[in-house]
Amino acid sequence: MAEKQTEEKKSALPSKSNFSEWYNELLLVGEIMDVRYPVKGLYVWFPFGFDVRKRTYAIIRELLDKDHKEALFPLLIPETEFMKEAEHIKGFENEVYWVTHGGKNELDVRLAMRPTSETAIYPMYKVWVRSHADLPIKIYQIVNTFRYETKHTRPLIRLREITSFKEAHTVHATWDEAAEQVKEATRIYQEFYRRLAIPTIVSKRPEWDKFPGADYTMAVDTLMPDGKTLQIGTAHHLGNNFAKTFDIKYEDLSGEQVYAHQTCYGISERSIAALISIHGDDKGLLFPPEVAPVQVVVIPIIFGKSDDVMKACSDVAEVLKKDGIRVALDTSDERPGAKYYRWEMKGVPVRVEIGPRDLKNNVATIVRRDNGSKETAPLVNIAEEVRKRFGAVHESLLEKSAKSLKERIIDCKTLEEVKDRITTGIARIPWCGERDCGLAMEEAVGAGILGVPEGELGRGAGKCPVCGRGTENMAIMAKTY
Ligand code: P5A
Ligand code: ZN
Repeated sequence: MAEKQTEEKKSALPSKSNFSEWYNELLLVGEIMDVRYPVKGLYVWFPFGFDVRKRTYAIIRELLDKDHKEALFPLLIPETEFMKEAEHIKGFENEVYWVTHGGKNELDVRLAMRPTSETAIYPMYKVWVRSHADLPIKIYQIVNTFRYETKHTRPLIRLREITSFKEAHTVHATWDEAAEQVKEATRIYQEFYRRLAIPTIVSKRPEWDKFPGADYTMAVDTLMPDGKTLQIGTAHHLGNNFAKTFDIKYEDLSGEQVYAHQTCYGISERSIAALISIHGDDKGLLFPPEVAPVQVVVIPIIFGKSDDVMKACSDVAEVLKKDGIRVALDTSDERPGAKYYRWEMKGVPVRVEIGPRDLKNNVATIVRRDNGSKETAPLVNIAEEVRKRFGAVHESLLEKSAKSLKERIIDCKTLEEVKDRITTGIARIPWCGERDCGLAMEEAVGAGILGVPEGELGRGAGKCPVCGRGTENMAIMAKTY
């Protein structure tokens, strides 16, 4: 019976080549998100998914806590504050949910449910910033934000309630210091994504695609299995634009009042969408060990009864637990095959099997979820052996995903080629950097310019496909989520 059920479930997960169906089904059978909540764009975290979220966000907290402080600001923003920054309003006004009533009373001042928290935080920064000695300020919060998105909503990818919005807001004396902070933010995000074994491309967004109210925007993108890119983080240089509207000034060394310079940067549960999509496969979820809710499953290989094997398995589970490893011991009555299948689906990166023959030799069989490799390892230092596999799984996940990204970035010379290539990945093409040319390229291709990437990827030589001028800048174009 158990076997039959798993057979049925097996056919329930579509192949990853049908990415969209695979993704939606996996969120449910993998118990990440329940999409049946009766409001469009709002979803429910299952406890298992929430566990993954907790571990993922522990990494970003760890990285930020080195040099930032965590705080918490209110969800509701008075209309009077929200409406101060002209560009910012233009960018967000169509996406704001408004609270208009308290009970039956209409509110004198409507309250915006934060789509992002600049206008909640900066009135306080006005009060907090007095002198150059107060700077820099580096604060972050992890909250829910609300955006009335009109594009197609998708779990973890485009939500109307972003449940896991990590936003950092910094204040600096000078424009240059703020620019340094933007660089630091993209470094932190790259480190975060390395820990998740997710490859990234950092690029400066074209000026028509920057954050409303920013001087410029740096974006972190990754490539999803279906060939579309997903923006999984952004860092914005706000110049002194918000400082002017919110009157954030400090007294400099000569006693003069000067406007401060600011940055903000954010990531959301898109990080988890990328995690699941990039590593998962036809068998289901696959987590890098650091964020896996269960890191190892121990399975006795017995047909019938064997107290010895059972005892050895529970001993091994104990040893691993004592070593700080998250272990499941599966002593249920199911056949081993059915157990493998279930734990594989849950993304457990390492499996330890012990059968009568292993026990006789004082070894266990260690199986990796990512490549299926089977090795025997002595029971005496089982924890060390398992940890070694954790490192190997993480490394090979990163290697594999980085290779897959690299292979899907295709050099193009003409816009025709770009149009053809972006159906499966990213097109790389010379661009002179001019606005008019960029907009013409987007129009001709029917997809966006992500920007000119940092590093080698953004350097080359060629001719702008629109104006024909020679340039050393390479832009990347892709279909985006
Ligand atoms: C930076 C933090 C901001 O809001 N203010 C504070 C700045 N930037 S942003 O680019 O608009 O958003 C930051 C990141 O959040 C993700 N994101 C979303 N994720 C899920 N659902 C949405 N509707 C959504 N909108 C934005 C993106 O990864 C974006 O880079
Ligand atoms: Zn040009």
